[in-house]
Amino acid sequence: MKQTQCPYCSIQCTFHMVQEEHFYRASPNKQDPVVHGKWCAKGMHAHVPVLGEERLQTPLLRQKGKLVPVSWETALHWFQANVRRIQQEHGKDAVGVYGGGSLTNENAYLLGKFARVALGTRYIDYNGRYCMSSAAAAANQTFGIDRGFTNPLSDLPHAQCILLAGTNIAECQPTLMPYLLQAKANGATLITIDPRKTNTTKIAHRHLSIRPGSDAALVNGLLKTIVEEGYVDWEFAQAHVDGYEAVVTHVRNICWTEVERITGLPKEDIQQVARTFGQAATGFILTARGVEQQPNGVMNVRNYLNLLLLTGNIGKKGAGYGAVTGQGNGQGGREHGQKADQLPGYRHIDHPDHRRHIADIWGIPESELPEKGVSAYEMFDKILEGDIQSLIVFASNPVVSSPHVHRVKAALRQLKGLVVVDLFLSETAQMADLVLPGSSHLEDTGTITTLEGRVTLREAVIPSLPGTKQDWEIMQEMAHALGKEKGFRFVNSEEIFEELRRASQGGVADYSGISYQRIRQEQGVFWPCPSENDPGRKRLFEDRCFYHTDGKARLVPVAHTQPQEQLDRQYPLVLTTGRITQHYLTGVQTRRTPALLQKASEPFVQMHPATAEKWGVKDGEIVRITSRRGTVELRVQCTDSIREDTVFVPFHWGEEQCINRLTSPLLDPASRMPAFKYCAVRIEPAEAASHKTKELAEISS
Ligand SMILES: Nc1nc2c(c(=O)[nH]1)N[C@H]1C(S)=C(S)[C@@H](COP(=O)(O)OP(=O)(O)OC[C@H]3O[C@@H](n4cnc5c(=O)[nH]c(N)nc54)[C@H](O)[C@@H]3O)O[C@H]1N2
Ligand SMILES: Nc1nc2c(c(=O)[nH]1)N[C@H]1C(S)=C(S)[C@@H](COP(=O)(O)OP(=O)(O)OC[C@H]3O[C@@H](n4cnc5c(=O)[nH]c(N)nc54)[C@H](O)[C@@H]3O)O[C@H]1N2
Ligand code: SF4
Ligand SMILES: [Mo]
Repeated sequence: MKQTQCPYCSIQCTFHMVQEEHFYRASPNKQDPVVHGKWCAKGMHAHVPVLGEERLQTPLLRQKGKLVPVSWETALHWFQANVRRIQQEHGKDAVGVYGGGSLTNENAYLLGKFARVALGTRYIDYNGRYCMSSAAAAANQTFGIDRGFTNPLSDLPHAQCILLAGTNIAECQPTLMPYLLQAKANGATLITIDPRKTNTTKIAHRHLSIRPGSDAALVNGLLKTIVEEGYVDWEFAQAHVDGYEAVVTHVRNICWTEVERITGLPKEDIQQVARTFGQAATGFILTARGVEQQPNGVMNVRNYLNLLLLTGNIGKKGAGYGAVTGQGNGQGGREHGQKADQLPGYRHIDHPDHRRHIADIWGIPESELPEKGVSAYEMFDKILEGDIQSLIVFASNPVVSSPHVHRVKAALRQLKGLVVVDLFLSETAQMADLVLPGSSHLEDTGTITTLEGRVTLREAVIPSLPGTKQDWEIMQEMAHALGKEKGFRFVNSEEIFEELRRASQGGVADYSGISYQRIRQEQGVFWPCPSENDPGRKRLFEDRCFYHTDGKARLVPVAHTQPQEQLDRQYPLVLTTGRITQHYLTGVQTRRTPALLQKASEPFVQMHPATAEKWGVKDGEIVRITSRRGTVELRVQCTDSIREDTVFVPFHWGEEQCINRLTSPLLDPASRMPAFKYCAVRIEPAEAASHKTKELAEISS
C-alpha cells in the first residue's frame, strides 16, 4: 500500500493506492496532517484516466496532416531539427515554452532551466498566469512576499470573523470546508461575497451578492465604515504600515451613493459586514479567482489587504490572509522560474545579483542568461507577430483555458512547430506537430507546495508506463538533442531538488533547509526555510516584520475602475465563468473519468428565472450566448441563486462547448492576468438566433 497525492487542487489530499488483482483502488489516508482522511470524488477517481485506455503511451508526429505513432528517437530527432532550423533562421527567442501548475517543483525548476539554458530563450511563462498572478502581485506589493496563505490552515478555526471573497471553497477545495465549519462552531462569523449563492455561501452567516467586477468599490465602503466608526488599529498602522494615511483620506471621501450604485448592494449591508469584521478580535480574509480574474484583479486584492492591515489582522493565530491557491502546485509552480520575469527562489530576472546567483548555479556566464519575456497570453501575440515560431507546451491546454480562444487557435495554427507534452490527446495536443507522452502523479516523484506553503513529497507508486517518460527525463532528452548535456544529467528528482535548494538559497522562497528526508519525517516543511535547523515558517510576520527593505507593509488607495468591456443594448448581461465540483480545469482528465462525467456530462448556462423570461428563453432549452468575440450554444439552468444581471458558465469543456470562445482577452495591467470573470454577452433562443442575419463572425483577431 503506497501513499500518493491527488493531482488536482491545492489542498493535495494524500491517499493510498491499493493494488487489487487487476486494478488499483484508492483509499483515504487517515494520517494526513491536513485533511485527516478526507477527500473528494475527483481525488477518489484520479487514477482512473491515467491508467485508462486514452493515456498516451507513444510519441506522435504529424505526417501528411495526421498524428502518427513514432519512436522516441524519431520524435527527438524531429525536435532537434526543428528547433535548430528555427533558431538559426530567427534567433533563440523564436522558440517559446508554456508550462503548467500541475508540474512538481523539480519539473517546474527544470523547465525554467531548460528554457533559459538549453534553448536560451526569453519566452517562458505558464498557466498560473491565468490563475494566481493577481493575488501574487498584490501580496508582493503589499507584504514583499507571495505565499498564498500567510498562516497555516490550522489557524482558520481561531478566526472570529472570516471574509470569503470570490471563493467557492465547497466546490473547489472541498476538504478545506471542515476548517470553516470548525471556525463557525467556535463562534466565528462567516461572510461571503459572490454574485451567486453557492454551497460555500450556504454555510455563511451573511452573503453579499455583489455585482461582478465591483469588489474594489465594495471594499472602499467597508473601509469607510472601519475608518469612520473607529475600527482602525492605529498603533499597528503607525508602526508597521506605509501609506495608511492616504488610504484613510481616500475612503473618507468616498460617496455611499456611488458605492451602492456600483456594487448593487445597500449601504446598511456593507456597514454591517464592516462592523462585524472590525469588532472581531481576529479576522481572516480569503480571496480567490472571483476577485482576481478581473481587469483590475491586483488592485481588488490590494484593497482587501488594505482592510486586513488597517484592522491589524496579521501575524497572529487566527488573523491573516489567504489567496486560495488553485492548482496542485500552483504555489510552488510560481516560485522556481516558470514565470517570464522570474528565476528560482522567487528571484527577479532583471536584478543583477539575482541573475549572477542563478547563472553561477547553472554554470553559465550571467550575460548568457536571457532577459525577461512576456506573460502567457501575450505569448500568443508574439506568435501572431512572428517573433515566436515554435512553442513547447508542457502540461497545459491553452486552446481551452485561454481567453478569446479563437485568436489563440489562430496563433497556434501559424506556428512552424507546436510540441505538446501531455498525458492525453488534449485539444491543444490535437493541434500539435509533435506530442510527447509525459508522466502522471502516479509515476513521478517530486515535491509540491500546497496552498499553506507546506512543501510536501509525492512519491511514485508505480513505474513509468511503457512508452512514456518522466517529465524531467523528457526535458533532459530535449536538452541533449540540442547538444546541451552539462547541467542536464540528473538521475532522479531528488538530485534536481538538491540543486533547487541551492538555487533558492537566500531568495524570498528559500527552500535550502528542506530535504526529502525532512519532508518524510515532518509530514511536510513550510517555506521559507533557510537552514536545516530551521523549523520552517508556518505563520508569517509574527515579528511584525514585512519583506520590504524598511520592514513595513505597503498600502495604497484603490479607486473603482469601470470595466473596459462595456455592457450595452447588444450585450446587456455579464457572463462570469468558473467551476463545478465534478470537473477540473479544462476537463482533460475529469471528462475521461466515467464516474465524474456521469454526474456532469455537459456545460450549462446558469441564470435567474427573471432573466430567462426577459430574454425569452426557458429552463432546460438550448440557447445561444454571444459576446463580441464569439458564440456558444448551451442548455439553460434556471436558479434564483444568481443575480439577474449575471449569467454563469463553467469552463471545463472544449471545442463548440468552450466558453472561452466568448471571454475577453483584457489583461490586468500589472499581473497580466486575464479577466475571465467579466464579459458582456447577450442570450437568445438558439433557433431564433440561427434565423437571424449572419451571426457575429468567429473572428480570429
Ligand atoms: N472542482 C474543481 N475544483 C477546483 C478547480 C476546478 O477546475 N474544479 N480548479 C482549481 C483551480 S486551478 C483554481 S484557480 C481554483 C478556483 O477556485 P475559485 O476561485 O473558488 O473558483 P471559481 O468558480 O473560478 O470562482 C469563485 C467564485 O467567484 C465568483 N465571482 C465571479 N465574479 C465575481 C466578482 O466580481 N466578485 C466576487 N467577489 N466574486 C465573483 C463566482 O461566482 C464563483 O462562485 O479551484 C481549484 N479547484
Ligand atoms: N473561462 C475561464 N477560463 C479559465 C479559468 C476560469 O475561471 N474561467 N481559470 C483559469 C485557471 S485558474 C487555470 S489554473 C487555467 C488552467 O488551464 P490549463 O493549463 O489548460 O489546465 P489543465 O486543464 O489542467 O491542463 C493541464 C494539461 O496538462 C496535462 N497534465 C496534467 N498533469 C500533468 C503532468 O504531470 N505532466 C504532464 N506532462 N501533463 C500533465 C493534462 O492532461 C492537461 O491536458 O485555466 C484558466 N482558464
Ligand atoms: S481535488 Fe482537492 S479536495 Fe479533492 S481530493 Fe484532490 S486535493 Fe483533495
Ligand atoms: Mo487556477
